[in-house]
Amino acid sequence: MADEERAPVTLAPVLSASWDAEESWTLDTYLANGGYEGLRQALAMAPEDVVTAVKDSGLRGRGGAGFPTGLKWSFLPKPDGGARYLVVNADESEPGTCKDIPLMMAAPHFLIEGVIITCWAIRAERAFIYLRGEVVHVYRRLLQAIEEARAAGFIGENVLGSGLNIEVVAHAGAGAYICGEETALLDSLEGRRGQPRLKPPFPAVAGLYARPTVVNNVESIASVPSIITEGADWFAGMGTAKSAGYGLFSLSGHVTRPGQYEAPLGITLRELLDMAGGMRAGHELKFWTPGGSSTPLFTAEHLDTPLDFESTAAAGSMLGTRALQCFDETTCVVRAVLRWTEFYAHESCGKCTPCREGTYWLVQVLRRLENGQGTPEDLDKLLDICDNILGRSFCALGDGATSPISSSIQYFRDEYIAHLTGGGCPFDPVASTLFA
Ligand code: L3W
Ligand code: SF4
Repeated sequence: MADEERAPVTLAPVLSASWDAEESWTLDTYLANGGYEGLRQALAMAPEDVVTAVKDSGLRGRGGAGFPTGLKWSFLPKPDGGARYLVVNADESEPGTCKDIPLMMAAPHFLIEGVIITCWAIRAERAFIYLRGEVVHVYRRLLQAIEEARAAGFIGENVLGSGLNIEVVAHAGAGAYICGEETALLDSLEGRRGQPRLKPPFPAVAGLYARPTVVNNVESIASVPSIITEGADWFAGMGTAKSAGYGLFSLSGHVTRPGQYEAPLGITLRELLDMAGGMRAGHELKFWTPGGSSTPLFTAEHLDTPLDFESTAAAGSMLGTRALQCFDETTCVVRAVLRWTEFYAHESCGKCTPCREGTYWLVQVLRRLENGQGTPEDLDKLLDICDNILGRSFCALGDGATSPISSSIQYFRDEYIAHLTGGGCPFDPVASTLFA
């Protein structure tokens, strides 16, 4: 895309606007900044008009897949008098992804307000926020925010006289990456071992307790209040034509000022690094993940790739969760990939053979390469195992596990070969701060 066609890269922060305020997480701070105005406006609208506004805004799921949010809501069947649910996927676990947890810690009412508006839009009376068990501090913060919202009359019976009855439940899981997969999450929420279900039926038709359910990521739902107050056109006017709006980009790794940067979709890593003070002094970018470790690696040649759904796909990767893990030239790519693969092997739920067995063998081969015990056939073996996992696994975890391996061999084959010819890792492990 030519520069003159690109939207400005700077943006008055929305989701992160009050993060630095004193006690930013309280209802008082949120109300002082115009909080719950979106709810008042939404309750004055017909539910289907709220769905239309979100559709028109172009908001796409912020959890990784980018599915249009309003469209997903419109898949729910007509109300039949039975239960229907909103489930918020707050099980943030993708390596490098750190946006939903800071958002819930710093501004939980953005999420709670979004939850209530969404329940109105989809005519649900019960919402669950499913978060990972390890983040006890986030769980406590959410419980506190839910109680504040209840005391203010935003949760409970007949919310603000609208006739909406709503209950919001925060639920802490047991800490398994697979429970970020929406159907495994639903199984876990129902009290079962979290393993993916066969789709279709999609949750919109048969989700929690086999009832119509919308499952959305935290950031997607937290984006809804501002779409109502500012308008669909306002949101659609940011980002790119097909990847509208803004998002939280998490920069980590060898970056001078790592953290969350809110920016329109379509921004580039080069522009984000400018905001973050660049790579650490004296070092250069070697490789990075655009959307967490499940997305194929990018290198310095992708610094100007617009970070939107279409451009990242056209360049061979995925926008994913905008988890930009940046590694400099001191990092051994084989070692980094081994570490990610160990994660996938550990988190594989074991339901399907390609992922359960394949991730185990990927770790074995990568370990021996890194330790200087590899054989010349190992590169082909790695690619062959990836080939047997990709597209043959039951859920996206298996596919994601292959991404760092195949992309790193694509860009850094010489470094793999150096592990073979040099009898192990050519990098001094002490020099790499990655695992320090
Ligand atoms: C009704 C249809 N609903 C699709 C819904 C579906 C889901 C959404 C997207 O993976 C990605 C994955 C990770 N009728 C529908 C329909 N839907 N067709 O749309 O579905 P899908 O299958 O494209 O994606 P997914 O299974 O949700 C998510 C990638 O994100 N990822 C991982 C992120 C991890 C976290 C975390 O740690 N919590 O977010 C990072 O890139 O690899 O590709 O709701 O039901 N016809
Ligand atoms: Fe489980 Fe992996 Fe198969 Fe997904 S791909 S169902 S995580 S074994």
